[in-house]
Amino acid sequence: MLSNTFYTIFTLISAIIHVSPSLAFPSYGSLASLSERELAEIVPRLQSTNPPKPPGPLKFNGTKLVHDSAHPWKPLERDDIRGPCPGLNTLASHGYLPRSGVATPSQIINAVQEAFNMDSGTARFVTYAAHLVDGNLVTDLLSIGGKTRKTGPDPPAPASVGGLNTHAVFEGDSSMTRADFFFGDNHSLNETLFKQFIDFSNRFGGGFYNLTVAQELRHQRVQESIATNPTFDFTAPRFFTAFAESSFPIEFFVDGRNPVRGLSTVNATLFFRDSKFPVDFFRAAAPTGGSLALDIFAAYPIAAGKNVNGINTYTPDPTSADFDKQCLLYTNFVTKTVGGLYPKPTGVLRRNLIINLGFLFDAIEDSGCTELFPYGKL
Ligand code: HEM
Ligand SMILES: *[C@@H]1O[C@H](CO)[C@@H](O)[C@H](O)[C@H]1NC(C)=O
Ligand SMILES: *[C@@H]1O[C@H](CO)[C@@H](O)[C@H](O)[C@H]1NC(C)=O
Ligand SMILES: *[C@@H]1O[C@H](CO)[C@@H](O)[C@H](O)[C@H]1NC(C)=O
Ligand SMILES: *[C@@H]1O[C@H](CO)[C@@H](O)[C@H](O)[C@H]1NC(C)=O
Ligand SMILES: CC(=O)N[C@H]1CO[C@H](CO)[C@@H](O)[C@@H]1O
Repeated sequence: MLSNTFYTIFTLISAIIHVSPSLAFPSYGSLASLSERELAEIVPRLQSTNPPKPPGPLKFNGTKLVHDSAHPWKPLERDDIRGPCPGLNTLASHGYLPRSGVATPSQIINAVQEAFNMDSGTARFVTYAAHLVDGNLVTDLLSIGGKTRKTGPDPPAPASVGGLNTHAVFEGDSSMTRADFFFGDNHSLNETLFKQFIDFSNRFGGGFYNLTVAQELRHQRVQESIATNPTFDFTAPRFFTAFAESSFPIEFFVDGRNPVRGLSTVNATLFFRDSKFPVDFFRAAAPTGGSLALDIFAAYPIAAGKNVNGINTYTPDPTSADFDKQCLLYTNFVTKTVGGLYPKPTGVLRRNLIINLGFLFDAIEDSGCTELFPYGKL
């Protein structure tokens, strides 16, 4: 009897161990950097999807009430995922994205257009860039973050399930309100940094985060990273996303009926800390996306680069893309970033890489850059 029970438990345990790669591997986990052996084991167990074409631009693209009765804020449930982006966190907490925090690229593009009026090109470029490095290209699912803080200790999982928290590909150093990777938690709101955000809004914007505040705070965060983070890396793509994200609170978190582009500290706290729209929030008055980034850069121009030998050793990296070499952002991203994560994809993974890279290029087809086909064509 005893030995029978023992045998049953033993069989159960070995069964669990045997299937553990698929049990432990979430449908939204990134397949980047897995070995050929791991891929051969995991990919056949995933539900493979043929990625659909992204949604087009909004039909009505003016301002409108988006904090409506169909999209109430709800607190997190046990397994809900939130991450480093206050925009996507807010969309999930209001049900513009699945409240779980796991979404398809098409759902993300729809949500950022519908609720924030992000323009179609920016929405598609940012989403497919994120999906290519952080999403699951077989299932067509992407997590908007790490695991929620609410569930206690993280369950064991492969190193690659980080979603948008995966460091140095999309998530990066010198965020306004998240600490650098070097300091540990790189995605939760950091209260010290958020205090600085509020303090700068008071000192330079009369209580509002406006363009002047964005310029001063971006400069301050870069200087802090140079002086305190020995591994500070400010090369592309982070070089671009840092300036773009500094513009987002002005472009997207200010009510579309308000001609003065400044975000009050009370409303900033709702978005950044609570993932919540203010009462009666209207989206931006016209499609937009990062158009203020160059104005933020121009106040304190800095070359893309990194600390090469400890703190205060910031050195320009001429191989990085910057505002003068924008096609290099696309080229380096495709060849170095994606190419490094997926050196030899086969089967459905290769097919979906080709499809998603095509969607990424479509988002910048008017830019004059040359499309690359590192994995061939279908
Ligand atoms: C379109 C898809 C989007 C993706 C994939 C995305 C992803 C991200 C990621 C990964 C970060 C963290 C970068 C870092 O600081 O290390 C971030 C930051 C940020 N995102 Fe998004 N985002 C998207 C759209 C939006 C939208 C629509 C908004 C505004 C409504 C927004 C607002 C922000 C802001 C303000 C930050 C900076 C946070 C900080 O520096 O503390 N994002 N986003
Ligand atoms: C917004 O919609 C109008 C009317 O359909 C259109 O003419 C305009 O090009 C759209 N703007 C953008 C930036 O898509
Ligand atoms: C918040 O950020 C500061 C400055 O980057 C860092 O020193 C501190 O350790 C961070 N706090 C937490 C709780 O992560
Ligand atoms: C930001 O607000 C401050 C305080 O009102 C003001 O002096 C500054 O000109 C504003 N910046 C911009 C770009 O409007
Ligand atoms: C906060 O947001 C709401 C809704 O968009 C807006 O009506 C209100 O004016 C904002 N508050 C301030 C102080 O700007
Ligand atoms: C790998 C990575 O970039 N992300 C880190 C962000 O912070 C979490 C929580 O501290 C770490 O577990 C991740 O490794």
